[in-house]
Amino acid sequence: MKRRTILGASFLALAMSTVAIAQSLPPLEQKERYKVGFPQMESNNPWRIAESKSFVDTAEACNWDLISTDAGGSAAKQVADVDSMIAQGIDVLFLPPREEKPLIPAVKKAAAAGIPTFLVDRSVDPNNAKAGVDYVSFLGSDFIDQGRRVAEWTIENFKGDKAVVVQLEGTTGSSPANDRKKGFDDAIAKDPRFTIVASQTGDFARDKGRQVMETVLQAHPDVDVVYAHNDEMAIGAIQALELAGRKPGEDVLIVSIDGTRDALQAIIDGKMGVTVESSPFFGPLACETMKRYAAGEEIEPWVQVKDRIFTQANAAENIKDAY
Ligand code: GYE
Repeated sequence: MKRRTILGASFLALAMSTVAIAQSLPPLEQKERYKVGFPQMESNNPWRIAESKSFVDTAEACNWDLISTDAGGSAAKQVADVDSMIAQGIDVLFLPPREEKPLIPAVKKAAAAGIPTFLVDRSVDPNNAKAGVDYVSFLGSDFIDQGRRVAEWTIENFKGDKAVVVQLEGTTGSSPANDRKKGFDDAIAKDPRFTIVASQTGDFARDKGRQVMETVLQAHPDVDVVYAHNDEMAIGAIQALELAGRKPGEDVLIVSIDGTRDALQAIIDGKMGVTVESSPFFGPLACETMKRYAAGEEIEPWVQVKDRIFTQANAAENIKDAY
């Protein structure tokens, strides 16, 4: 009986110490140069390329020895890339998790290895990993708000009395796809003119967006509004619509998110109505946040990026800075 109690007590102590370890974030030493890991998820669109370039450009200014990889659109490869960065002894990890769930083990592994991790541009499932516990902070946009702003602009600017809406979703299981859908769906539901007849993934890619739009057009040739979760899919949808004899900007309204050069050009050309900004320029913010953390500051769980909105009113003046 006594033995059992002692065993029980020591088991409890062990369990408690495990919790304590898991809950204290690894510190970051203040030093001249840092070995920094940036495991990019894919490089198949201008947004990703602009983000990677932002990290490369920052490396020089922030004294980073930057190790970056490209997972080629595979969450499993991205997990393996994090593993290899841990093995190479990085001081800090900036991780853009391709999907919300598969990258959680990588986040926890980095924490267990004593490497402070910042999620950049996408987040992970908050039920399974938490800011301030498993990773330091999420640096990124409010995706629900982006979707809501697209819906509100659409409600204000669509002139007809009923609208057939097609939604092109981002990568399944990614935080921006989940949240941009929620933000848009909830807000558009407030205006009875709008009916979402199809909502399918185009994986945030131009060609996939074009293919999905072509297929959806067979069943819904009468589409009035296309909401794409990013500009690349919006451009793909414009191509499919034009091929089908439709006139984007005249007989079908295209609305989207990001603010790429091609999207701003499409707005200038009158083919696209709006794109809510989602900035890819995370390098400087990563540098600044990391330095604050190393200086012992408590970092907010979400370092929120503020996004602009691009329409006919300001696309021309902003295209020179676009990517
Ligand atoms: O909108 C999209 C990219 O995670 C915020 O991912 C990012 C999104 C961005 O592929 O174009």
